[in-house]
Amino acid sequence: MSLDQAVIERLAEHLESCELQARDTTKITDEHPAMDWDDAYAVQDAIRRRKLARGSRLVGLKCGLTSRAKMKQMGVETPCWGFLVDEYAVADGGEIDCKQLIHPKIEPEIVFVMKSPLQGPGCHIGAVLAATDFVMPGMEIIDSRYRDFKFDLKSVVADNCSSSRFVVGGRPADVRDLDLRTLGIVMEKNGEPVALGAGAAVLGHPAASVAMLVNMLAARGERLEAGMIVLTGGITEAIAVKPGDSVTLRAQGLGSTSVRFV
Ligand code: OOG
Ligand code: MG
Repeated sequence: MSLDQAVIERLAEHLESCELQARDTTKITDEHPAMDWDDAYAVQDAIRRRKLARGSRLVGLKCGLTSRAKMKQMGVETPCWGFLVDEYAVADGGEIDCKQLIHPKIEPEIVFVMKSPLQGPGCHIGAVLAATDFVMPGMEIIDSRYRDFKFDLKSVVADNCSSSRFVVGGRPADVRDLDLRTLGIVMEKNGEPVALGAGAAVLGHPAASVAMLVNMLAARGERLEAGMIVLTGGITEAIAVKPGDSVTLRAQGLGSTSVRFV
């Protein structure tokens, strides 16, 4: 850690205010170039504490930058993770008010719902599949608080990895009935396919993303709890959206889920 607790709390307040007021900011490493990984996750933790103290409920975790497409789009090479609270959840087929967001983008993801807790280190795909209740298709709406989505990895970790909204839907399926690597997805914006992919885009297998998350949590003495949802990371690059857009994700054998931007 290179930053003291007062600075961590101030950065958390700053980034969360940008989120709540839908305004952007420059990346925080400009002002704090010595910031390290522990500092970055400490800012994210402080944002999480602020939300929980106001009554938000932690519903899951999300992995980010787990596909080549996302790494290339954002110019970073290392995956990261963030938290999901209840107010980020949008009903399947529901509306998202763009006035509450800065510059939203949407990305297709495979979502796990856990039936038992998972503890690292040494978590692997087999352990993840054994602990999974079901998987579903989902879309994450990311909204970096940084101007023009220009950030480095430490800044984005502090900003809860751009988390802002998510929608899950379609048909829940047992992982035993699926090959998650070859599971195909098509995301359509206003009826046009805008993103195509398959599960293997995410670290070779979406369950590898959950295993990586569990091993990263273990390094902090934490585990993944039963009942949590995990967004495993954008399969394709994220697509910009604006009021009037309607986006549907179709996942092979798992139905579809959609959301509208107003
Ligand atoms: C960071 C969040 C990445 C994903 O699925 O890769 C993410 C960003 O691209 O702003 O959620
Ligand atoms: Mg994502």
